[in-house]
Amino acid sequence: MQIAVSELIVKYMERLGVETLFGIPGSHILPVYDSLYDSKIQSILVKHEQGAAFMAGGYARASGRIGACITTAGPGATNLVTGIANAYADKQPILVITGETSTHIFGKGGLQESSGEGGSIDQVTLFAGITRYHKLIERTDYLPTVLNRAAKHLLSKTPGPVVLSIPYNVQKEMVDASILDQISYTRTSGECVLAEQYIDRSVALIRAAKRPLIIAGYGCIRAGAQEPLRRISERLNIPVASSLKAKGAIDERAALSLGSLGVTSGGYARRYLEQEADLVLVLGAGFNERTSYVWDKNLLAGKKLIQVDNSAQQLEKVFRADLVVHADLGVYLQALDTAIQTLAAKPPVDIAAFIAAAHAQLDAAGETIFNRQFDHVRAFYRWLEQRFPDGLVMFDDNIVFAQNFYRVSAKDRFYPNTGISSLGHAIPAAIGAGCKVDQPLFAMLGDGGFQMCAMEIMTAVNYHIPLNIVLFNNSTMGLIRKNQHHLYQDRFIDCGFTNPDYALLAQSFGIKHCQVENTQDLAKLEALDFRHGINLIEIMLDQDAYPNYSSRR
Ligand SMILES: Cc1ncc(C[n+]2csc(CCOP(=O)(O)OP(=O)(O)O)c2C)c(N)n1
Ligand SMILES: [Mg+2]
Repeated sequence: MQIAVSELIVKYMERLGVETLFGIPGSHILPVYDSLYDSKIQSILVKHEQGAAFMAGGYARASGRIGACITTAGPGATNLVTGIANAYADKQPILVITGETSTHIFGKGGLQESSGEGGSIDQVTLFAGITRYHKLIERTDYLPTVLNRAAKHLLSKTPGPVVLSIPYNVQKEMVDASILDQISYTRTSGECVLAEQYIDRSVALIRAAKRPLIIAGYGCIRAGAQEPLRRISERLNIPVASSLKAKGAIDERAALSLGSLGVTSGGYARRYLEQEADLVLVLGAGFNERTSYVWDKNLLAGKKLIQVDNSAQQLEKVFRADLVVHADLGVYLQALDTAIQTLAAKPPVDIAAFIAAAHAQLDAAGETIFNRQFDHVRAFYRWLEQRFPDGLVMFDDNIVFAQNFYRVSAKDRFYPNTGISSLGHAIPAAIGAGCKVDQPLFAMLGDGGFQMCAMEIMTAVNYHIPLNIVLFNNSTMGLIRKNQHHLYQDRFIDCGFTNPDYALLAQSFGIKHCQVENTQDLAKLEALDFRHGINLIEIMLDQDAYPNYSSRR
């Protein structure tokens, strides 16, 4: 049977399991939109293509499925760049379909042409550095190969964004529908058999250690290895610290959790690492700038180190290890869990007492990260912990508050903005997730970031996607102001601004608003419907309330 390429693309997405497609139409992509008319894929009309890409990423993170977005040629495609770059850095499987001018006018100066011919902008080059795979589909004879390759990248264990740009005339060409049957839609398992010697050597190092410490990275979550991680920690009394991105790899309210490690954390995990640990198991953690305290050489000095990662690029990228294991964290942790059954547990460690003592010392030295100006923020996160014991989903652009004040439970899902740390991410990413999850959903962000993406709230309103937005109002680009205070002698430039009246803004959007100025105001939150409503929670902060950490620039 012959079908149009536009229909083939829609059916291809259906077979890939795409259920939701975020985007904005334009005339160069209308044939695909027309084919969507008859599809069960729900298309969501967003406010800006960057939002569409962030939504696809948020959807992919929260659902484990492929996120997808669709735009027209030229500006539709260029507006995607930050969202695609974020998905690339975060290894999110997102499929992007863009339109393009017809091939027979390539190079003639067509409206919104982005073929790269005749001085037009070049989509292919533009996306080359931020996609796993990109193809400007100028012909139909190689469609099976192109679509197969795209599917492979999207369904792999280390996925990333795929962009398929389809010229207008190609979208209308007829092809044989059997192309769809020539494509493999199965996930590549990536499972590998782990040589026993790596487990034996791990066990030997653990046996010899007095105080091992696990640093869990996102690799543990990506592999779904939270359970064996918990069992190993509990069986052997091994405390667990996580990277920021892996908050919740182990329940942060559990007795052996040290919280997260990193420049913006409370510093307890670092203390334990430096003062107590003699063996460190780095499990699926990249040790980036912040987690490694700007690659501090003293961090792991004199300690034995086991590093396990499914990406060869991560192994010994920053520190040398005594044992390097290139493996999926699920495979490794399952095998290790089995192998340690007869191993003696380490003496119990009282992590709560360790943290309390460390906090008291830091407090006495004036080195805690937050002063009393943040008490209502701290109280808000504690309120969240108690109010949602069955778990919540949090997309977080602020990061510093949650890292210090919120203990991610085993039922929560925490998605910090770790891709390329772009402002304007949390709201659209949470909206994307909201198309799939039904736990209470939160987007946390500052007022500067809010103003980059606020109109997407209307996307949530239009499609009845419940969402709780937590806006930290300090009338400034706080991080910038902090740095200009610490490093540039208070020479404040381009950080302050006047905010709109957020109560009125919420009213005009038809959503609820609640302002929190102090701890007592938290009681007002009970009036909100967190599960079904769209709420703007505005938390007031002084512009000169700075977290006490240094990013050194
Ligand atoms: C797209 C983008 N532009 C600029 C930056 C640099 N930047 C990092 S934090 C920040 C200030 C954020 O202000 P706000 O969202 O109000 O959060 P606050 O620090 O005040 O809590 C800026 C401009 C960025 N991360 N992303
Ligand atoms: Mg701000």
